[in-house]
Amino acid sequence: MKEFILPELGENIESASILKVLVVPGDILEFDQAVLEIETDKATIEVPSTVSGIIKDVFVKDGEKIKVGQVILRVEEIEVQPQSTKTTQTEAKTVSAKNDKAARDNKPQASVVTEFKLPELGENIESANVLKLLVSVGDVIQKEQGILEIETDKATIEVPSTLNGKVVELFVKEGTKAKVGQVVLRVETSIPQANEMKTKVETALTAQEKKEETIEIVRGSATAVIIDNQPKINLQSAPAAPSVRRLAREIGIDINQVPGSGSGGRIRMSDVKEYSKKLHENRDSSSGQVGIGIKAESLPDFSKFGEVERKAMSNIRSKTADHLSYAWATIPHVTQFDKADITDLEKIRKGFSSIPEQDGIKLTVTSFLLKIASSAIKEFPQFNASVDMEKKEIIYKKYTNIGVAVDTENGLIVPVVKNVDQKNIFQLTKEMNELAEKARKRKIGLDDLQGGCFTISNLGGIGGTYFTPIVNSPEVAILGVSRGTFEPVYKDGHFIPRLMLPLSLSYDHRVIDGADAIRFLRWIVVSLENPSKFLIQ
Ligand code: CAO
Repeated sequence: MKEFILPELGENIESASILKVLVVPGDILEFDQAVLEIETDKATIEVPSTVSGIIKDVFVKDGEKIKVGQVILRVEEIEVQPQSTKTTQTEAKTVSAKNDKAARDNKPQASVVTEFKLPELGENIESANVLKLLVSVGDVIQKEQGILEIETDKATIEVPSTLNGKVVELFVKEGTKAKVGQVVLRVETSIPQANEMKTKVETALTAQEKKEETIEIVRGSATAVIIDNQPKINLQSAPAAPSVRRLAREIGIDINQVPGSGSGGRIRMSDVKEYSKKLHENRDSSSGQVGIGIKAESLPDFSKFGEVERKAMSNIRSKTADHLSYAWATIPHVTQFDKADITDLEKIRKGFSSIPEQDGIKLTVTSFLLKIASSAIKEFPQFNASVDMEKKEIIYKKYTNIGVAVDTENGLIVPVVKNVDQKNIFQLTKEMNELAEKARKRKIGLDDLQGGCFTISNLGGIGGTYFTPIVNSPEVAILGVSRGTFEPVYKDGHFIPRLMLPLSLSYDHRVIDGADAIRFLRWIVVSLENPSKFLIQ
C-alpha cells in the first residue's frame, strides 16, 4: 500500500481548499492523473498523482481545507492492466502505448471506430428534429456526405459527415429529436498506424472538456472508439478549472462571459455563482418576460362557425413566429419610406444581361441593393450594430454581411451573403442565387444563416407598394423593397415616366434616430439613382 500526500504547493502556501475530489475508491489511478482540484490563495489547480494502482481509501472530500503533507489517498500498487472492454482515459493512454509497441513489432494493428456526434448548430440551438436519415448501417460514407436531414429552429439542413468509413451503428431515428453533442452514429474508419492512433487518443485526452468522456478501447478485437466532433476547444477560452467549467455548463452560463477574480483573470466557482446570481437579479427585475403584462386571449371554438382543420406548425414556422414576436415586442420600431428613381439603373441592368460572359447570372435590383447596402452600413456604422441592453453597450461590427429574405415553401429563410464589401455585383448575385436555391431545396447550411449585419427583404418581384418589415433582431435595421413601377414624375415643367422603386426602412429607435434613418435611406436612394458610383467598385 502507498499513500499519496498533498505535495508542496509553493512558497508560503501551507493549505488549500478542495474544490473537487476527482477520484473515488476503486478507481485505477495512474501516475500523473489529476486527483484533486484545489484552490489556493494564488490559483485553482489540479493536483496530479505521484503514485499508481487501485485506490483503496480517499480521506478527503469536496469543500474541505487540507494541509500540505496531509494524506489524501491510499493506493494498492498494481501493474495497471485494463481488463474491461470499456476503459477510462487512463487506460486509453496505456493502450495507445501498447498499440505503439504493436506497430513497432509489426503486429496486426487496431481498427478504429469513431463516434460522430451532432455538431454545434449555432448559437442557442441545442437540438433539432431528425427529418430523414440519409445513411444506413453498412453504408460506406465519405466526408461531406449528407448523413441526416434535420430541422432546427432556423432551417432545414443536411448534416454532412466529417468522417470516411463504414457505418456500423446508428443511434437516431427519423421523427425523433437529437441533441447537439449526441452520438448520431459510429463509423469504422480506415485502420490507422498506431502512432496516428496514439496521437488521436492523446489529443482527445488533453482536451479539458473531454475529461468526462469515456474512450472505449477493445483490445481483443483491437477496436478503438474515438470521439469525433467534440466541442471545439477554444484556445483563447476563459481560464477556468474543469469543475468550474462544468458548473457553468450545468447551470447554463457561458463561461466566456464570466469575469474572473482569480490571478490572471482565472475564473473561480464563486465567480460563476456571482455571475449567475446577477443574471437572475436582472431577469427578476424585468421579470425576464417579453410582452410583460400581455395575457394571451383564449381562442374561441371556431368549429361553432364552420368546418376547421388544425395543423401542427413546422419548426421553422414556430421559430419564425417566436423570433418575430420577440423582435416586434422588444425593438421600438419606426419605418421610414422613400422612393428611388431606378430608370437609369434598369437600363444598366438590362444592358448587362446581353453580355455573354455573364450568362447564367441575372442581375436584379436586389443585386445592386446588396452592394449599396454594404456601403451604406459602412458609411453609417450605427446601422451595422447590435444592442446589449444588459450591459448598456452598443456593439459595432467591422464586417459587412447582408441577409436576404427568401420566400420558400417551408417559410421565410434569411441566408446571409458574407463580406459583401469585398465582392463585385456578379459574384454577389451568383452567391445570393445559390443561397436562395439552397434554402428552397432545404440544403442550406447553418453557417449560411448566421452572422448577418443588415437585412434586405425584396417583395417587389411579387408585387406590392410599401410594407413595414420587422427588424431581424439582433440587427438594428432592415430594408423592405416593393415593386418598382413607372410613375409620372414632374421634371423641367413636364411629367415624364420614371421607374420608381418604393423603399421601406424599419429601424431600432433605441440606437438609430429618425434624422439618421432618413439620411441613411436618402444615401441609398441617391446611390440607386447614380449607379455608376458603385458599379466601378
Ligand atoms: N421591382 C420590380 N421588379 C422586381 C423587383 C422590384 N423590387 N425585384 C425583383 N423584380 C423582378 C426581377 O427583376 C425579375 O424580373 P425579370 O424576370 O423580368 O428580370 C423578377 O422580378 C423576379 O426576380 P427574383 O425574385 O427572381 O430575383 P431577386 O433577385 O429580385 O430576388 C429573392 C431574389 C431571393 C429576394 C426573391 O426571389 C425572394 O425570395 N423574394 C421574397 C422575399 C420575401 O419573402 N420577403 C418577405 C420577408 S418578410 O415576410
